Amino acid sequence: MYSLLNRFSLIDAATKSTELAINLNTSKPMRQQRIAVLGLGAMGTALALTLLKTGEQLMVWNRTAAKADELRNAGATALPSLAETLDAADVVLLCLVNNEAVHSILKPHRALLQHKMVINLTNGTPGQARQLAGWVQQQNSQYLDGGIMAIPPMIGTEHAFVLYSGDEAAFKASEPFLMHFGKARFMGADAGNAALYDISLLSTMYGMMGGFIHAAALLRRSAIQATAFLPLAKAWIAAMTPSLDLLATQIDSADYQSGVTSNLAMQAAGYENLVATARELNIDPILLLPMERLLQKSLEKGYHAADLSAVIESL
Ligand code: FVH
Repeated sequence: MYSLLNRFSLIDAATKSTELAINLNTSKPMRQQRIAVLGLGAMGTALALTLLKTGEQLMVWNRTAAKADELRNAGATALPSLAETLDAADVVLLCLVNNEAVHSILKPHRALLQHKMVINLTNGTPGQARQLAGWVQQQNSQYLDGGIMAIPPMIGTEHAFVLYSGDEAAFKASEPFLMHFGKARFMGADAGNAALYDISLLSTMYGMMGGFIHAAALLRRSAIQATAFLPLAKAWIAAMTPSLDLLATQIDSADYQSGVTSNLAMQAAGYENLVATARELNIDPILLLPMERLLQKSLEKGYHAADLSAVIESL
């Protein structure tokens, strides 16, 4: 934190505003770093409100300016333009809808992005993160990519965690404020790592959510409420979660035959009933069909006695 504060405050002290903080290591007065949150949708607003509550000096900007009103009332500074906001900021924290939006706002202002720390919490792909990291570094700035593993109401609670990757010095320097969002986990110097883990976790989540929504569609045919099904669904998910341990071990060793209790031939036969039931009830089996195809491909490859983990060889 000291090096970051020192760097930005000494570079900018002569020209920028001078709200002062005391550096306990040197007893020298230093300007507090100025964080700008760009993007005030549901998530950006939750992040900004959290930073305000923890006493950070905060600037906010949003394409639709009215969304800054709540934060301005809560004590944030909303400058008239993005250019002025970037110029005044030490740390630029982005939380926009997608990578395209990030590029569309940063690229026209490259001259204002010299010697900043850019923290991008916008969801994206590993490749997008690496590409933006390279571009930000060309502007002599540090880049940290982030994957938020929380929904807006979870920000600032013990249940939230955020994955970061990229410039490790930038992570260490910003950890004192990043930790207010939720547990901050550094996933390595490859800027794409946070997105890789984020997307992997979201893939796991959508598998679970999709399965639940499909089940609810089946049950609705018998006028059974999703909420009534919930206790059973949760108990089943909890009971099956430990089986991921064996699946992971089999995948890492590429030995899909060890520890098998439910072989793939049996699972493929049973899976046909999932698809048949959907059709029987006139429910589109669209969420089920990819796994049915993978099971068939695995059987064609001879994995009859293997575990479900063997389908990874067909992906
Ligand atoms: N909300 C969630 O549950 C998830 C949790 C995990 C992380 N995600 C990611 O966070 C990013 C922002 O999500 P959000 O929930 O804040 O999204 P919205 O409320 O829809 O706000 C979108 C903001 O993006 C701005 N924006 C869109 N297009 C542009 C553009 N071309 N130029 C500048 N800004 C743009 C939009 O501005 P406006 O429409 O109000 O003018 C909002 O500020 C996202 O990556 C999630 O995947 C959230």
